[in-house]
Amino acid sequence: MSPGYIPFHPNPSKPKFKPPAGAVDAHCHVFGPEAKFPFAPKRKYTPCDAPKETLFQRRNFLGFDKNVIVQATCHDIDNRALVDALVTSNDKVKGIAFVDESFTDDQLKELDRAGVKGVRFNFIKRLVDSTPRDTMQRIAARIAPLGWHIVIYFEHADLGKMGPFLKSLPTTLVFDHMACPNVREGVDGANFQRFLEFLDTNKDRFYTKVTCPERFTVAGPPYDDVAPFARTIVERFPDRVIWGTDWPHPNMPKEAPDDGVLVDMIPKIAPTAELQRKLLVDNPMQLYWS
Ligand code: 0GY
Repeated sequence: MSPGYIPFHPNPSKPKFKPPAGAVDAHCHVFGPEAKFPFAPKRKYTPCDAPKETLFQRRNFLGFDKNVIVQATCHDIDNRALVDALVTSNDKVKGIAFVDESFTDDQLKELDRAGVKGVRFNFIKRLVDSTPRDTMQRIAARIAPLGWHIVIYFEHADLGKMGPFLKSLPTTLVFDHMACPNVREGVDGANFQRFLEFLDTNKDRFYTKVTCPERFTVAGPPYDDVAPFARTIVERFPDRVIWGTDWPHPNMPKEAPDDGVLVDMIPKIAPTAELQRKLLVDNPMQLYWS
């Protein structure tokens, strides 16, 4: 493990909120185990092992039915741990892979058969060295015919320079972690409002993950200072939002979140049964299982 890396919570609390039947945790990761699936030489951090068995136990404990596993940078383009989780999941898991231009069409089709539904483009500088945009454009053109989408991890403070590029991508886009709101700026802050307008102008093909309050909170658990951001997005785009735990919570600076507390935030951001069903079942099922 990297010095100072904080492992996931050892025994999360049982949430009071009961997710609807068929609920999907649409953002989580598997890490290793390193002995079987080594981490990538070019990684920027080494996490603790977070194998599929632990992920699936936690899923059941929290009251969820399915997972979407997102390839993390510590495994780079080696998607073997992800594929292993997919093909042994009994169709309970779909995946987002990380690919480069060395992948052949046959390799992309093999990932598709395993249950991969998209690729991730990561723009967070502490996690990756930047990939040229024309490379991303070419990858996007090759995965679009498979019906895949692109998951974008970026900070909406960068929207000015990234907006035209994002709009030019040919697939559905799914934005990780509300595109990293700055809680101190408030819901009415210019950056968050600009991100909402950006979503508004592309409502047919832009989705947002209302995830990771623990990354943006100033006040700490139960993350009430982040709830208004997530609730604003859910209420404005009820058919274009998904939710996930982000287990095993890589690179937390102070403490690992209690996953039960994260689940108990759901009724605060999606206050009605209908919004909860869209957020946790209908929307992720449409994106990943249809
Ligand atoms: C996340 C967040 C992080 C890490 C990664 O790919 C990754 O390594 O995604 C992070 O450190 O913010 O999406 O869970």
